[in-house]
Amino acid sequence: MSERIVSWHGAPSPPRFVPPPGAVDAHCHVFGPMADFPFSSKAKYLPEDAGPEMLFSLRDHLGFSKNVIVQASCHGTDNSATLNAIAASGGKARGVAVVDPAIDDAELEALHEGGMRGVRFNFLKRLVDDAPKDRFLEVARRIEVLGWHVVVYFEAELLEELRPFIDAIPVPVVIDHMGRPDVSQGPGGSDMGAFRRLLDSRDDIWFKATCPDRLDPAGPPWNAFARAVAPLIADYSDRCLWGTDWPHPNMQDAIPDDGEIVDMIPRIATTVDLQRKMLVENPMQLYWPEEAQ
Ligand code: 0GY
Repeated sequence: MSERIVSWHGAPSPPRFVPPPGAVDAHCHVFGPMADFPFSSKAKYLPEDAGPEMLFSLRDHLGFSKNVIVQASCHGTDNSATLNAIAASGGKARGVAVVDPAIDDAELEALHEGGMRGVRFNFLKRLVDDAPKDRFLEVARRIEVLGWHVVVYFEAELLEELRPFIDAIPVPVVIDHMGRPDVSQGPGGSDMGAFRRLLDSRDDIWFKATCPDRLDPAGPPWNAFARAVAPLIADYSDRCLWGTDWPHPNMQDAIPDDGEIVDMIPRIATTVDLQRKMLVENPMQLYWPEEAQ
């Protein structure tokens, strides 16, 4: 792996949708800069630098107030690049870490000090070499005292196999990209049905209504995504989050325009009340609970 890739739009359009004051982009990443924060030797992709200044200028361009920066797999379990971005944000970013399960309590405390509020467990085989469920559960038990949650990333085919693991997590759970349902099945399809059963199994499972570009192969304006996801947000309005997914890891062959991604918001959160919950109230509860209303 030698060629560095660009997976983000060079000049995203200004969105038509205006986010409410205090809106949080609750799923984005930073890459590097590599000179300061080298990528992991186990990284499955090697991106160009997409550092904090770029992220914060996109945040302002799109009309958002805050970011939740999720440690990207290309940085492995060294969270320095994400911590650097959080520190540079002046209080406008918090994060989700990826940790070695052998991490000790002092290191977890240091991550908390640095603005982390959760850990991510990634089950995508194309992104990580192993995902040890038993060791992940040990981590989940140890972060309870910090008031953190767990973010889980998996594809729809894996959901049933993962149910006992998710059931055993003792802290709130956030599911990335709704567990990647096949949105072409529609809102009543088997993937959405299985995902709703998961949400119904506990009242502390949240989800990110993210990534029309990843989930709807028909491309913009991603009508199948809008049709499948809007009912989920209406029915679980207290548990949905939203994010750009910038810099869109691995999307170099179909780079989305972030302005168009933002314009998906009013199509899936169809009232001002739903938009305020998804963009402000819900993410504030998980990431800035001390400021949440
Ligand atoms: C995402 C999705 C992907 C990548 C990562 O950490 C990552 O590298 O999350 C993906 O390739 O599906 O949420 O950014």
